[in-house]
Amino acid sequence: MQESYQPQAVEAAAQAFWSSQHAFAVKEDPSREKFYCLSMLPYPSGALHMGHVRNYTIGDVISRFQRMQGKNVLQPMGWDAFGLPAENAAIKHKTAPAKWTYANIEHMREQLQSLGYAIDWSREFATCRPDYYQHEQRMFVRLFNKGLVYRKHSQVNWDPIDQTVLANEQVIEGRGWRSGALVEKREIPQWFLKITDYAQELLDGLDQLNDWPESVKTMQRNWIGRSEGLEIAFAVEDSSETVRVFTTRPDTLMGVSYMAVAAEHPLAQRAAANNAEVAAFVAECQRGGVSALELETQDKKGVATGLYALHPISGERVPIWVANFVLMGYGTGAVMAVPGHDQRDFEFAHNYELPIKQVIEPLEIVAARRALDEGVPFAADVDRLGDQTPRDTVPEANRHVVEQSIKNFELRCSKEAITEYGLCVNSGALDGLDYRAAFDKVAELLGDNGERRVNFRLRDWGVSRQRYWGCPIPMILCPVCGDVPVPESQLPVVLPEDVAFMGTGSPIKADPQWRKTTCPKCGGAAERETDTFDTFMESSWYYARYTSPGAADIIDERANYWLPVDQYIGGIEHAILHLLYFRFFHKLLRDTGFVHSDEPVKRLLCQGMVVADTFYRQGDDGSREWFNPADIDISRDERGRAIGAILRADGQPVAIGGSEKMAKSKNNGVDPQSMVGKYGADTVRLFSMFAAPPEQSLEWNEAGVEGMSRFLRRLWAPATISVGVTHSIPPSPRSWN
Ligand code: ANZ
Ligand code: ZN
Repeated sequence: MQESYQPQAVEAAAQAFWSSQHAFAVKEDPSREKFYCLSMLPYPSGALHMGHVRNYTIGDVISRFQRMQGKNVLQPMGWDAFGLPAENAAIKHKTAPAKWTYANIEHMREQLQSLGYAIDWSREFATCRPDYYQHEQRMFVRLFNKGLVYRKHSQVNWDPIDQTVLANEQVIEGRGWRSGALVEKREIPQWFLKITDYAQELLDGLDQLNDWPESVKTMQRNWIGRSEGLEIAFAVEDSSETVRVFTTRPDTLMGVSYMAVAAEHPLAQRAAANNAEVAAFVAECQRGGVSALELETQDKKGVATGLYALHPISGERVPIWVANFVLMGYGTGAVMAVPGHDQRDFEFAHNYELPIKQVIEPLEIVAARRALDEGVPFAADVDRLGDQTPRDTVPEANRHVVEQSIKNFELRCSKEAITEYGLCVNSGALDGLDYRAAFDKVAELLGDNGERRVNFRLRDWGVSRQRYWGCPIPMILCPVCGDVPVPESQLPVVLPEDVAFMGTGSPIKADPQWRKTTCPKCGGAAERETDTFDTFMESSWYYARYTSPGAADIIDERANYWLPVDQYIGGIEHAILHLLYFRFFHKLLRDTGFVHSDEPVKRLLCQGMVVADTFYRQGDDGSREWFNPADIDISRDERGRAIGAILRADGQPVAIGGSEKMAKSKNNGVDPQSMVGKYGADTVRLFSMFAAPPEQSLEWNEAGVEGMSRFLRRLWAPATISVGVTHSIPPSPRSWN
């Protein structure tokens, strides 16, 4: 072996040896404790980035540690290969999405192998191959037959010029990314998985996940969004109809000053039929994108329908409005508006000069008023009201301060909704009751007009995409039999890969031959579904497929040896959707008899971002040109901070933009391949583990990388001499067990 450290030679020899020996291929062995270490699978975008390197190095270190503990360690790898970027690349490079994807996989596999990860490559798969996605189709068919799949109309972004559905990320400031046309909303039929049937279980299961980051569990809880409330029926004046609303605050019932319904609500639709102003507003709501962010940030707007509801307790007339902040998909699509205590209702009431009534008073104000009115010593009230009242906010028996706090509160009421809990005021029979007592009292007073309900914010999972590069949804639409799943014996429904892709519309939608089929039920002429699955479908069950390579069914008995995953590692950006969908899928696999466990992953680690300095020059128009750190010479102060930067190409200064997540948009990515070429994989891996704790941001710094390289060089000499290494290849990792 070389006297001096030559990482390229050492690593190439070791990697060739591992590969020829299948050193990291594992088999089920009930006599040994298993450890399944899984890193989130990469999207084959073209090249590895530092985020991948960090993710997979953390996984590899954990795997190695567990292997050295004597465990039977599975560390697999695959490719999350369907998705929109392949379509975009296809347009740009005039190549088929499949071709582009497969070429990227070849390249990125080589890159991963050059990093020397201890991966069992015999289990590798690409999710865009029929041998993978046929099982996803099989699962979907079974779920359909179990009643866990249904089809309903749902909104999409529609580009009227390109005549195509756009993904949310293709809508830029309300316009189609290619055509620039104003995007419209359209209702089209789409397939849904009934994840809401599992909402309570998905919520409860979080309590068992002791080794998941608290932040991820909180995000999941909020996303599932369980709320308890009442569904209240308001009679519509001069009609036999009722408007039903869902409220989590029945204690505010006496503060209702108007009702608001969604534009899609039947009442709004009916009002639109004989009121041009309502019709115009409903039509306006139809325009604009469908993303949640857009709906949340828009100005609160509405129009009165001219109809009135009758308050179920006071009998008062309450005007019914159509409002853009009410969502048809939540609760009943209608709200009882309480502008005194709900911020959206407040803003809306403010815009349209609707009455605002205070019916809840926070505890400290109740106490303050009593102290003044009844001359009761202030501290005594605080005690009686319990420890929710901060003792030291108002000094005891200081009349002036107490009066001031009430004035401040009244001022606050004129500026915003008072959303905290308290006691009911101005509410007749409810006066003096707290939230819980008022809730029960309202339920009792309303009788049949009030029904206790639990609502979840979680919606059913819409899995239809109108894109080409995805797994075909295995359904047949028969004019006689309706929706018929493709029989399992006829799977897979194969996506043609050799297609001309223009970017507008999907090649399988444009191809009448592909669509044409016969109905498996009646044998008549029928059409295939041409939508494809959301790519979250593939990543929802890949962890299970790794355990059962080659299985004829979705997975087989081997899954119960390896599952649940002992350690999962990936980015925090997947905290909500991916991690929720894959917990859901595990429960589906359990309920279809494939696995025995309830949760897919015991321990979760979300690695921090890799960040790097950014450098730019500002143009006259304010736009910025970003330069890659590799092209910049930096001068630093004695503490290592950058104080000046020069673009090597022209010797002129550039501005330092601070440290940010490595990204194309800021051109501050450092190419792992060039680092491996320059220093060797071990240096790159060592740096990415040493420079920061795994959960925190890792600041890329080439001086630090050089330091790691020097350390390995120094280590090399004594290490090779002391063990008296004479052979030119390192020992097999098996012998380290
Ligand atoms: C009256 C009220 C008074 C409300 C108050 C809140 C505060 P969560 O907790 O998220 O379940 N709401 C109900 N359905 C809605 C819809 N389709 N679109 C928009 N808003 C809707 O929220 C439940 C509350 O959100 C409900 O309670 C309702 O407003 C509103 F001081 O009713 B509330
Ligand atoms: Zn039929």
